[in-house]
Amino acid sequence: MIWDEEHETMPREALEPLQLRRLQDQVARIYATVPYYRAKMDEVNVSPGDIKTLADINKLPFTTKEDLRKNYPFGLFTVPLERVVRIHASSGTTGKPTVVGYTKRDITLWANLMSRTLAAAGATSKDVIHNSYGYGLFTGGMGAHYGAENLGATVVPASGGNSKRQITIMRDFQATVLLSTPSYALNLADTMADMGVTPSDLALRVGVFGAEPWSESMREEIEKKLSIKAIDIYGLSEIIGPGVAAECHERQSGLHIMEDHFLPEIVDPETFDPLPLGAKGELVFTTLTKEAFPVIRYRTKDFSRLLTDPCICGRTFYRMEKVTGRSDDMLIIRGVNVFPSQIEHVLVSIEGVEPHYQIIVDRKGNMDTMEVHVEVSEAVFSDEIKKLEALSKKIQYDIKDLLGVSCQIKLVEPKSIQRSEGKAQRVIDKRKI
Ligand code: DLL
Repeated sequence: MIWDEEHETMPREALEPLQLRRLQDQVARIYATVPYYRAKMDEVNVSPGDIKTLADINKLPFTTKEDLRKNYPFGLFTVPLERVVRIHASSGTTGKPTVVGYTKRDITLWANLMSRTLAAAGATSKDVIHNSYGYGLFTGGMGAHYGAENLGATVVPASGGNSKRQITIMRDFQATVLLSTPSYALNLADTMADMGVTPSDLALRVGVFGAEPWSESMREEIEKKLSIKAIDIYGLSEIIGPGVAAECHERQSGLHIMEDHFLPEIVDPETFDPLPLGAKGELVFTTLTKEAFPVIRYRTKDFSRLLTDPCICGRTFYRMEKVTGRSDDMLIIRGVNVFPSQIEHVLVSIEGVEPHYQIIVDRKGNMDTMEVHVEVSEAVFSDEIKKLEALSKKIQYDIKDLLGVSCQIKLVEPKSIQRSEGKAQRVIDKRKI
């Protein structure tokens, strides 16, 4: 089902003028209400009247996390706090959290975008939706919750943690849709196995996963272990939360961007010049309709490309390719760029290896070192030493073959790598400590 047929299937000849009108209004409003944005625009000599076409967007300055931090907590809001009905924040690993706000209308918009997302995943009002995204300052829990209720489904607000109880509830309430991070979905699958609960004891048919990068091989693993269809959804707090882009269940390839509300661009991650349609680079979004916390050209640091071919589902919105990593996730090991998702891809395709891993990066003298801790299955772990050595060598060889960088492999016991209840911590970079 398409939730908002009128917009989601809009011919592009109608969509683009709508985007331009909304962009012009939004830029004028931001210029008039946020001194910080006005100063940034004045600095590069651009005023709202200069935005005459969609391409003129590249006259506008970018916004980064740093801008949000400088204006902590509410300096970039365009409305007085009395019109803000909700605050969310992302903790970030360094410095102050980034804070975002929503008016009543923003919350309604967000709920509708999440209903679109869930409908694209194949969910309907008949579903029982088990929501394991964390509730709180993180946008995942409440964002998905409002969307699922708005869809008319029955929502179970489980939040993260206490996996055994979650499995029991999913079984007893016969949940049909699971919402969680992909790493938590695997955690739940393992807990199920420990409890002797099989997918046929549950009624799950689809999972809606996002908030962290996950490879195609991880998708296969989750689909197999939980016997469901796994759908990828994307979003970030600075833009609205989840509900920015979503795969359709018909294709499961590329995430339709809610282009009537968010204008995407792909820019060169070093020069920040706009790249041609189809090229891979850093994703940048401008919100077109947000009230309390609109952003202009927000640099996400996520890598993707825009896919413009028509989709079988009937949606006309461009799709973004699955995000495989962020520029600040990228590890530089002895000069070679390495994304954790590439390592995940190698691991998940090897028999007997579990998709639980952690990458430990360090520096000995002037040399970067990388050690990958990999969990193996119970059966493999009790194998003779020779077999374990052969497995280590294979992983080492495959990583070297794909990435051109050598590393140490440490095979570890089942369940020894800390499980995530939200976003997984895949990398420990001791060079930064
Ligand atoms: O993670 C919002 C969200 C909640 C999305 C639930 C999907 C589901 P933040 O905590 O602000 O917001 O983190 C945003 O997470 O810039 C990406 O790097 C990453 N991310 C989000 N979705 C995906 C995805 C939420 N599907 C940051 N694939 C983003 C890869 C993702 N990375």
